[in-house]
Amino acid sequence: MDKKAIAVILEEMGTLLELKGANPFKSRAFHNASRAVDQITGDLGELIGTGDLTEVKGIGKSIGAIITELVTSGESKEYTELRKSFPDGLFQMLKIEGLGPKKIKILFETLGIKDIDALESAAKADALSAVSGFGKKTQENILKGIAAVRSRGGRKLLPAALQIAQEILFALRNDAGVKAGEIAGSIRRRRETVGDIDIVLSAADEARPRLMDTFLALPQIESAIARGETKSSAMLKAGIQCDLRIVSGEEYPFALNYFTGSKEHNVELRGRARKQGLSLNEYGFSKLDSGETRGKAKRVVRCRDEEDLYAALGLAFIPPELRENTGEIECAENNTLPALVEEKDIRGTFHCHTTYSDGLGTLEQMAQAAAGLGWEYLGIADHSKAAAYARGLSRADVKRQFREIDALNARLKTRLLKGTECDILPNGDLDWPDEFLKEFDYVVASVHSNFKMPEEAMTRRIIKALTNKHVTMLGHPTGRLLLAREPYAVDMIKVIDTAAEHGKIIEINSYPNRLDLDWRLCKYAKERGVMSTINPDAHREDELRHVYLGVSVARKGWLEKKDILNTRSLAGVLKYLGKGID
Ligand code: DGT
Ligand code: CA
Ligand code: CA
Ligand code: ZN
Repeated sequence: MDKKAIAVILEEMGTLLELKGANPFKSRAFHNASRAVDQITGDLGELIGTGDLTEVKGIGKSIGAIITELVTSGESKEYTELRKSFPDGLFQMLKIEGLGPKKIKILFETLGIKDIDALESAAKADALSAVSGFGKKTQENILKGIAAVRSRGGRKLLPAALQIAQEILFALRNDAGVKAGEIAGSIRRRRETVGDIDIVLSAADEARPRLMDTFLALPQIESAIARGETKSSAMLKAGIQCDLRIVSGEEYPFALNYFTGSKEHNVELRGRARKQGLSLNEYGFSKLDSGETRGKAKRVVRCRDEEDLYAALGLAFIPPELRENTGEIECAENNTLPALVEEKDIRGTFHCHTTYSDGLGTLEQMAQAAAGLGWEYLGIADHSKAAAYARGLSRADVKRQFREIDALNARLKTRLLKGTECDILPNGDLDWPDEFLKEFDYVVASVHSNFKMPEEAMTRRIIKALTNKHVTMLGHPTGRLLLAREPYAVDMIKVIDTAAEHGKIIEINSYPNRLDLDWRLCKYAKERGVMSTINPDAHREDELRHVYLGVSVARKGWLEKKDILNTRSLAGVLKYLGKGID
């Protein structure tokens, strides 16, 4: 079992203990240990071997023993028992925003509520508001939370789904019978969340049964759902379904295209084909009205790859990220598709944290990590003083950080920039006064408090902050946490218009559960001439790589290299920031 999986189990144990009403110190110890495991950079097995595991801060003897058990056997008796002592439903209830272990425990003990359905009925029958600590308002919020959980379904964040999909594809491609293979569906289109994994392979007929066997026996698989000649489905241990389709080389471009979607894009393509007297499906083009079915249909246009397929429809190749039927087909017809930004265009970034605030990497470690990625510059933006929960900096801390940055810049190749992630206060003022803000190379302004303001007030708050002349960019503009917290109520069109008027940047926060600015708004921002930056919001060295997830958001939002500040050279960036060339 790897570190991530163990961290998740420890976290779960901490929560289960809270539900149980155990000593708070005990549950907190599990939450701390979970974070500690997640942050270990070395090999867990090695730490256990040398007996150094309990030397790690946050891991004591008893939890150390549980971790050892998990690493060596993949199981833990204590965990299994704890898990068994609770109905699964109680655990599901934790997904409802604003409903923590304490409240769930009360509802269980007073009303016997042990799953979401029972909770919903109780709330609708106005039974919750009678329980002490639960007013009408809480009851309403719970109903809203239930609706949100339902609409999220069992979706997963893109990078988690992508990683599992890559592992499966890699394992299958090992088979010599596989000629080509790709991840399709929403992952290939780089949607922010993923309903299920779709994989398409091209393989010789005789290799199919063997490949289906291999697939259903992979270690990632929990149980088979269906096994067929061309399609098999399985539920994965990660709690997401995977569909595998295996087709012939001739069918492959068509199947890959069809199962990449989106459905809306497919419908448009099929309509275009029809106008040319052709029928298009996942197996190929055939003549309309021929009444033929698969296998017998006369393939009228052969395609080696998707490029051929689009060409047959009179279209330029459309990158998968754009296949959402938001104007890409018209542009492909007129040859006006954007030249999308690429990972290799990135030369640095702006929003990351260090041990000065709530980051885990020191300034120097972060700088070295940026150098390792080949970046020319790294902007440091630790929290301002109002963000006490995130160990926001005092003025003295900022000065100390400036001195350390100067010292590091004198000897390191990657240039550190002096930024701040300054809180936007509830009234729209910034947490630092103007005379202090002007000392930074740039200012990221972000909302970290009072998320529940009415839309008009929140919009006014953000717009006011954006018009401050020292603010360079807006951080995570809607505050959403994918699959967990809805965006705050804010009129983003007005915010983007303000950014356009005042020459402000809107970041694409690339933290996997943020991806905020949403790709759906990137195109509008671009049309209004708003500059973007792709920021990792990294709190440790390895999180700098989030930038590459942000690149996929930018691509999905039709952005080109010129739309993104951190594709520019250091000199270009300094010039943009008004800091001159040095
Ligand atoms: P997901 O799984 O909800 O994140 O989203 P997708 O897009 O991966 O959807 P999925 O897995 O249901 O289907 C994969 C692709 O197959 C989808 O993007 C387009 C294609 N597809 C599925 N059902 C239909 C359909 O009824 N009509 C058309 N034209 N295409 C479909
Ligand atoms: Ca899918
Ligand atoms: Ca699917
Ligand atoms: Zn932030």
